[in-house]
Amino acid sequence: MEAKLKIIEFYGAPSPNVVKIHLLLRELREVPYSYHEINIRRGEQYSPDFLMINPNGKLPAVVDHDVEGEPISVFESGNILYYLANKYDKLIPNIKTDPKSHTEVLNWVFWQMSNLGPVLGELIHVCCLVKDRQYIASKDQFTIADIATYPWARYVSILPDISVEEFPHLYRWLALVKSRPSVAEWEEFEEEQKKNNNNTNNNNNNQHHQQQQQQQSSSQNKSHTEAEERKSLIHAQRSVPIPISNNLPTPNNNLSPPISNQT
Ligand SMILES: N[C@@H](CCC(=O)N[C@@H](CS)C(=O)NCC(=O)O)C(=O)O
Repeated sequence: MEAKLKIIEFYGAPSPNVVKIHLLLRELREVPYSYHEINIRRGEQYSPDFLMINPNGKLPAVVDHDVEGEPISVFESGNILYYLANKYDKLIPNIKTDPKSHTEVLNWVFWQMSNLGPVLGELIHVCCLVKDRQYIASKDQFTIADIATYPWARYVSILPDISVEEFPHLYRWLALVKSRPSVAEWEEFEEEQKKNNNNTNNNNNNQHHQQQQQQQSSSQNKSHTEAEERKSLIHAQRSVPIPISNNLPTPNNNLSPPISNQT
């Protein structure tokens, strides 16, 4: 590896966890750093040089040369965020002057690291799993492992970075599961449910509208004071029914099954 300046060496690859550090370093502005792309498809993350920096062989990682003594290696995107934000006293309230707010930021960083991040990251893992076999847990058997994974994995089509071209095996598996009669039957059921919910909501809205009109006319009849009318309107707004239809974006239902692309 090249001669080190007193700067941050940042090792990355195209991936959301690496983007965190790109954003952080840009937010920190005055921090000098140099970026090194590691080609994870060629397995460069397992080179002896890189394993000295991150023994887990994962990106992102940074090496801080701007320290007294030995450079400090930092890995795990959350830890890199924390290390650099603390070092430059930015983007996290100071632990000494405001420990409560400092901890609140960490609450959410840890939440992201242990929940949202791994969940989406695992989709890529699913892609690798089904590269050499038809199904999640078996070469040729559909199992409850596929059933457990499919309802979440199907949302992959709304993520711009996980395209059919980049992850053909994942899309092939999704299409394979989607082609099962049980999935078609459930999709039909879900459509029906959505229609029923929409009808119920429309009816509720109509009823609510009628009630509101009745309230308004009776309040006029009873010549309510201005303050009372305002109160009843606020109450009416609060009781507008919340639609209970599926709030999640609809996944792309036109997944082409490139079954011939399995290897
Ligand atoms: N929890 C780690 C995840 C790191 C990770 O899985 N990085 C991926 C790219 S997003 C990687 O290096 N993959 C290469 C491999 O697993 O061989 C973090 O947040 O830094």
